[in-house]
Amino acid sequence: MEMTFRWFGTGFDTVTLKQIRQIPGVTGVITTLYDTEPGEVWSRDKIRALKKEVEDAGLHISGIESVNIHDAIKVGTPDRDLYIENYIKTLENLGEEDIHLVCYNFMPVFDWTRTELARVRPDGSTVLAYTQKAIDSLNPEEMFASIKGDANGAILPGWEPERMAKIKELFDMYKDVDDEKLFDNLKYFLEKIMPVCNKYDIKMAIHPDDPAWSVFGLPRIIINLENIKRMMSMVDDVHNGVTFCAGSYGTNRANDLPKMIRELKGRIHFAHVRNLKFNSDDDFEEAAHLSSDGSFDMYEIMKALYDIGFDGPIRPDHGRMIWDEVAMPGYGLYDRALGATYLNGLWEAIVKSN
Ligand SMILES: [Mn+2]
Repeated sequence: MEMTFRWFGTGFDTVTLKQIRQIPGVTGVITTLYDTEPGEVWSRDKIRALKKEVEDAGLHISGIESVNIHDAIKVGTPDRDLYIENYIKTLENLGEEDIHLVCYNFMPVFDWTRTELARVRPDGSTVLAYTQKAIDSLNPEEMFASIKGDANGAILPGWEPERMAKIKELFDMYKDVDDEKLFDNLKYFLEKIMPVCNKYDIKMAIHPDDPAWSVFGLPRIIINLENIKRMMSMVDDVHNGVTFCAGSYGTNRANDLPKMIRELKGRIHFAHVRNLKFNSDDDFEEAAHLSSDGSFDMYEIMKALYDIGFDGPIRPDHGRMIWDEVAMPGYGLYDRALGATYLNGLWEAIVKSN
């Protein structure tokens, strides 16, 4: 495996490449062109400039998170072919620049959903949290207003203001899309992009829905082992794989994370490893990466990745806000750096004891 760190790019991220370079054992970044819209073609010039900036800092691009999917593709409207063509051009340009991993998601309307961005934990740190009670009592507009108010001025991925301005329209677009239709539209998209993925050896790594169940009545399909297997078998190509995000699959306590990892051997192209602390089945908060701070056994998760011979990038995921840092919620430097170091320590111990 390679230890990596998510970086949103100069001008968007409070964390610098220089800081990332100084986290022991981190050699790559997972990045994106944060100022492109879903559906837009990523130009080779922009990709090359991003690559140069990262390489000049002594790091390299280990993968892209994310190249977002236009709603026309997820909804399956007649103009989807145009947006798929654009997506293919972006993949070609990434492939030409020697980038071989793309994370994406197929979640309608929202990316990840949390009900609080700064819940205070007993140690005084603040974390993202989710409680079903809050979702049940809010409508999506209120939800967006509360997210925006707590974001430390940052634009959160998937919660861009332009997008949220059209939230009613978006809900309307998805009104006839159920799980089956969403699976069909995902299959259509994957079939169209697999030739370019094969040509350039680009591994597509779908990110799970977070939380791993329906919110506000929207369909959610990438939520459990059964559905991932269905997704992989409907377009059976090694380039059609997954981002194993422990914190997202782990929101549903019925998901046995180490078992899922073992069953997905060969098709996990990217891993997000983080911990959650459950207060009840539908109330959880994000915790430090350390097993004892949350509800997951992080050793067992890393051990399962080791056992399947995982050799892709891993990144620590959302961190707590600690030591008075002001950053995008979940994406500060300090706690994620601690997470990377801890995960590297677990990995070293696993390697040496095998
Ligand atoms: Mn994730």
